[in-house]
Amino acid sequence: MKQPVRVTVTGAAGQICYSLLYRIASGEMLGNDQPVILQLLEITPALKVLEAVRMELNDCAFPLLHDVICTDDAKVAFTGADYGLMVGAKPRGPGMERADLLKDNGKIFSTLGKVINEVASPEMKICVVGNPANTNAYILMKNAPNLNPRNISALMRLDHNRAIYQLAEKADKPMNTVQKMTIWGNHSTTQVPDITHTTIGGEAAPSLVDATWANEEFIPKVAKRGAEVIAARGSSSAASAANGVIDHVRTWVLGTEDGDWASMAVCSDGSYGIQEGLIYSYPVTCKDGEWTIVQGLENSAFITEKMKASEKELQDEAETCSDLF
Ligand code: NAX
Repeated sequence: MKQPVRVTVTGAAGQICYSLLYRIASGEMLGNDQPVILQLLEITPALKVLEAVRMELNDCAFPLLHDVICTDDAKVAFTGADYGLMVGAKPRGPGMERADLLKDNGKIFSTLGKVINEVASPEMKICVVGNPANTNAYILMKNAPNLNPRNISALMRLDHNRAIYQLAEKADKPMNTVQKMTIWGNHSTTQVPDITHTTIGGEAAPSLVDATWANEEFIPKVAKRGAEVIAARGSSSAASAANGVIDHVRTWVLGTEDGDWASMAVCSDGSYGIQEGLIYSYPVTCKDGEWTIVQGLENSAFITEKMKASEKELQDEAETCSDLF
């Protein structure tokens, strides 16, 4: 049996985590031979609900779950952590501007970044989920200089999976035949879902669907899917977001399949002309716990313009929060 790994999850009493934690504990994220210790962080008023989450985890009798630590102390939560799933953040309230959300949630990530810098291993792998995810990851990175920046990422896998569904539905093909989907940019409405290099059953996707659909319907449908779910459900995507986190970490740790890639927001190395250091979504392949940005893709002027607009949004978000790092 492998040694247990420590998975820290913030916002553990919230909606996303109610779908996420049980799947981590059952082995879906790190493999069914990998025992886990869950280190769950919440704000003090949510500790009672978190205790119920712990009771239910225990009542599942998961063989791989070695311990559950519940705390409102970030130092306790991040000590010895191998993985950090940063879900905890405030949702946007009525009348709240995006800039206000940036500032409020940015503060959470600057504080946690400092704690992580102090107590966590530099090799801890981080996936930021709380919105605005890319900029929160950027703020965390700037406040945690001891961490390897390659280990800080933000969730784009939900957008990636949403895009696979929309394309498979349009082409009337099974979802598991879709490979090489790409989401460029920010986890926001400026994201760029791109099927230029995607294949369906080995055939080029652009030859199977109409270009007008791809540019005028598919892109906004995927980019605004979160709002569509909120309108129907009254709160933001939870089960599908949790599923995205499971897929994101599993791919990162256990690798991409041959002939496929995934979308991850990672620290840009300047690839595709994007400003170095921004947390920007790229197509990546993963092997042995390392991601590599797919190189050499030819992008149309249409896609390139959208990629630059999403980069500009990230630059502006970083500027808005510049007092936090
Ligand atoms: P909930 O409001 O249900 O849960 C958030 C939890 O975080 C709460 O229990 C709260 O007490 C806790 N929390 C707040 N501040 C904290 C802190 N400083 N330390 C620890 N815990 C803290 O929201 P939920 O539906 O779970 O969504 C969480 C975040 O994910 C939100 O920011 C949401 O916008 C974001 N999302 C991100 C997605 C993505 O693809 N990146 C998609 C889904 C979702 O919109």
